[in-house]
Amino acid sequence: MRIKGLGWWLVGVSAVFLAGCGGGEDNLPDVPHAVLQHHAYDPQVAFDATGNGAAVWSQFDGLRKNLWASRYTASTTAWSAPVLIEANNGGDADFPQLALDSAGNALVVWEQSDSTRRNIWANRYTAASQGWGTAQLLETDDVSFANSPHIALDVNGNGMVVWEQSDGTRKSIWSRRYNVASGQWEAASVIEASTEDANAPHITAADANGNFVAVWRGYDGVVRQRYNLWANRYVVGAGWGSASLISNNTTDPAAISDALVSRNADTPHVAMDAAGNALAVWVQDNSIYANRYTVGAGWGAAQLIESDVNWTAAAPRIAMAADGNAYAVWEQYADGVLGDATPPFKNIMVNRYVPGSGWQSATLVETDNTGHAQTPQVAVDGFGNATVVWRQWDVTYYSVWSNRFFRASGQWDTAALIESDNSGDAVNPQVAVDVAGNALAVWSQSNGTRSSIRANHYTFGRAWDTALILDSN
Ligand SMILES: [Ca+2]
Ligand SMILES: [Ca+2]
Ligand SMILES: [Ca+2]
Ligand SMILES: [Ca+2]
Repeated sequence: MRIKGLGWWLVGVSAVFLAGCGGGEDNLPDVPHAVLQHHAYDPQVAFDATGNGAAVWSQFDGLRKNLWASRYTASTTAWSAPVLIEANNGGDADFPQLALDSAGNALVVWEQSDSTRRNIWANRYTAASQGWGTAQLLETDDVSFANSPHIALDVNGNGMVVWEQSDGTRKSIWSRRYNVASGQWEAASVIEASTEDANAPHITAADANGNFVAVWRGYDGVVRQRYNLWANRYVVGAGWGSASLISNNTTDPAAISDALVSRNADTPHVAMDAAGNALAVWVQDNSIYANRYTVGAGWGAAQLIESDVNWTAAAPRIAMAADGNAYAVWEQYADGVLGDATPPFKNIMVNRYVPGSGWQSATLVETDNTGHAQTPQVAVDGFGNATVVWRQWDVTYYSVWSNRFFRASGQWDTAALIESDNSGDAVNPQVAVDVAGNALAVWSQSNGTRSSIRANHYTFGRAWDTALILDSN
């Protein structure tokens, strides 16, 4: 057995865990509440152009999960009291996704059960009136379930939501654009023409034109019998184009003969620079791949961006600076002992994309080998510095760690704990960075009895503050 095959089994275990705490990729029944140990889940965080931020999360009230939001005000460095942003109690509201425009308007999308199926909902925060609107359905197709919404806002504040919607047999990728000038949602449309399953959409926007790039995985049951990576662009004035296959579907991965090696592309993520170039990352064959969309030239060839052939890599994320420098992070089993038969711990890895030079070499973000380090997230500031957060086992619990890459010096800082509560596990850390380099991190953390939403703030040039609790229930 290839060692990478053994690693597949280990990643399979963690994939089940991830689906339970934030994957949202299947039409799972509502979580059996009686067995829930956690109370507030799945936080997301974002910044506007002036350093004000927002966080959203899902919180169990004893009967169902509801969605809450809190605003971070830069001038006072204070979080607001939590606000309930949906009033539907027909079923769990789950897996919120959040985006803020430069003026501080927010769009949140989520999936919510009506007790029969999952539907896609949205609500908007208007900075001028400092208030949330009324939650509304983004789709009224009730043939089957809709899941996994993701959202991006363009530089003008227009939003684009993508989600997967089943017709009872297979899923398709749908989109709907929020037009900020009219204050209206435009008509929903399918952005791919496949007759086979398509799911796990992710979307980005950052260029001056207001274009979007979406990626997802689509099943190829005819040639390869696996999920491949697809992409499409929304161009202002023209709409969605034709979808492009951006993973390699002409050759099989090297380990195709090993049934334990997953050949499916999974967990696609995409980011864009100010000129409209985009980078997509995904996991396939237990390795991390990337592809670049270059304005004027289109998508390139899929490229392996890590070279550890022995152990499984998973959970890639990417952030891209305005000038095109980018950082891909992921978790990878590695102990530096090639051919080792004993599974080592997961570590946090990073590779940098430098315009004109391409991908560099994968390197470690942390050197603590007490236990697993996993679920990394990355964000970039206006100077191109990167901030990474992840959770790391410390013998007793998982705690939240962070490290920063300084563009000017080309050096990583020393990884550091950003919370000191050791009464339970921290899960699902998220990070946002403003243009000035300040950061907000949020995560869910147990005190041994229930999980609450925690937050911490990093002031550029200084240090992380003391973590606090955002939810009040
Ligand atoms: Ca509710
Ligand atoms: Ca529906
Ligand atoms: Ca480590
Ligand atoms: Ca801790």
